[in-house]
Amino acid sequence: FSEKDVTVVFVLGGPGAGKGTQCENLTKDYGFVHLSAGDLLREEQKRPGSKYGELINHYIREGLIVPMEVTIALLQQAMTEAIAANKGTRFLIDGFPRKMDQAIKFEEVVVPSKMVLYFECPEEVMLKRLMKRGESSGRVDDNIESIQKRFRVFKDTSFPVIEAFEKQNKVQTVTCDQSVEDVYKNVKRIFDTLFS
Ligand code: UP5
Ligand code: MG
Repeated sequence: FSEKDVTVVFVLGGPGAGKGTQCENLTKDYGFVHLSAGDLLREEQKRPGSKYGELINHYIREGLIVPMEVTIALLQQAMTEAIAANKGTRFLIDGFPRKMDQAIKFEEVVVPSKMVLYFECPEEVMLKRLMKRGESSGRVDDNIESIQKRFRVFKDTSFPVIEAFEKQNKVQTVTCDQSVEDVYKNVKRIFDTLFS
């Protein structure tokens, strides 16, 4: 894709920071297409005949990062389909890239990102949200063991991606330890300036 035709915003933040929740709001108000890398992986995991089903299940349960070839292919396919179906050309890529090499590869083979929206959230807040969601989500990683592993991987591997984008002055940070509505007010402020 060309940067002229396609806009990509990476939406990053720790597990349970509220990426998915806020992306839903943005989709309604700004005509973005929301692609959650985690959702795409979970769909692929369930797809009958997928050769990655078991691999994805294992990585997600362990809070590990699925090899990027799989994730990038799913994202690229979802973007191609959305454009073909006239759903839009502006994308919120939620929960990806989680590792430096993924960021570099995606920007090289798909399209460079325009901006990074970073949801900053204290771990104890994220833990509470995820444990609560785990009562009904059915997600194999919404349990205390998997959550601790996800936190570790976020700190060690995914946070450095945000720091690297910060050096490129691409990051807009929003604090998430507030109600969904209050967080969204701050998100809107950013999007009104950049994408209205
Ligand atoms: N909630 C949200 N905002 C709230 C607020 N302001 N106040 C009170 N409650 C709030 O929200 C989480 C919960 O909190 C919900 O119940 C919500 O109602 C409530 P959500 O919007 O779902 O947060 P989100 O940040 O999207 O949390 P999620 O659990 O989806 O984040 P993860 O990054 O952990 O999960 P993801 O699906 O992106 O990835 C899962 C796994 O897939 C990874 O661990 C990894 O194994 C794999 N993966 C890859 O390998 N590669 C990828 O590129 C992506 C994923
Ligand atoms: Mg999510």
